[in-house]
Amino acid sequence: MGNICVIGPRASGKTTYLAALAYWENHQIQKKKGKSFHVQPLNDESRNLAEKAEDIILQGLSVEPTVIGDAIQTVDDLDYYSFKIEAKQGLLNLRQTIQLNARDYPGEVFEKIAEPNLSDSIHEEFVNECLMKDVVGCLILLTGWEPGTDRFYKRVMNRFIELMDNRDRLKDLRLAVAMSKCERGELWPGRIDPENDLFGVHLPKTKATLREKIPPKNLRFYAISTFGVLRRTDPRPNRIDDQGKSGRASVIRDGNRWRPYNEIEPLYWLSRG
Ligand SMILES: Nc1nc2c(ncn2[C@@H]2O[C@H](COP(=O)(O)OP(=O)(O)O)[C@@H](O)[C@H]2O)c(=O)[nH]1
Ligand SMILES: [Mg+2]
Repeated sequence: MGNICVIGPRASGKTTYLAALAYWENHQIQKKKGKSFHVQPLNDESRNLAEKAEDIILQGLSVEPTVIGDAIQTVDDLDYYSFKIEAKQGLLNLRQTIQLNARDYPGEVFEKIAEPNLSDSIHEEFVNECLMKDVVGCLILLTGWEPGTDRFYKRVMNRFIELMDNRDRLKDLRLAVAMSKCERGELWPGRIDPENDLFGVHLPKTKATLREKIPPKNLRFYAISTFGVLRRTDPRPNRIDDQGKSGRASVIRDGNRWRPYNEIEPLYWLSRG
């Protein structure tokens, strides 16, 4: 049982990630040596997301970003997803179940963490909700590594850590910090040791800030790709860039070979430690 919040800047892949989770049972289940996962959507919102997932991920009808405005005034207007995740492990088929409740926050609120006055009510609500005692951890999806990004992420993380401290969560909130879309060619080899080869290389200031202030047992670095690569022996990204849209839009290249990378491991760690 755990509430987890999924946060990250705009277009870091949060909604796609949750959609893939909701859709899990419909595509080939990720099988690792001796370990398999099952995911069951538990509420209407997660079931709806599973239905939309096919359009979102396979047909490339990218979801619209969530924007704070008329339809979204408070955090309660945001989608709230609930899943049951079961892991079977080892020869004895030991089963462990976690329940995950996740809110899909708009990227805007993450980006505004670093702004000094959280005057906007939804931002304050977001921070309050995210740092409530019954939240066991946060999955933080980061995606950029172009110049300047490290400094920006570092600022946001610094401020987030201050807010954790103010709410007495510095010692008991787990943070899974992930580089999303890690099938990108330059990043893929770094997935094996993301802390050193992704964060240490591309986001060193962000990594250092987190390492300095978060207790080691509550901090892990991950590489995640909702799209994945074509095959184990064919590391080309299972992705095409969507020319119609500006910026970072992409869609799956071959739906039959769709195998997300490392989607569930961080959630599992966040809820179990
Ligand atoms: N290359 C790549 N693109 C992805 C991945 N996951 C999502 N995207 C794309 O990133 C863009 C933003 O995704 P979205 O889920 O809307 O991001 P959000 O704003 O954080 O919710 C979309 O074009 C997605 O298709 C991934 O694993 N790899
Ligand atoms: Mg979104």
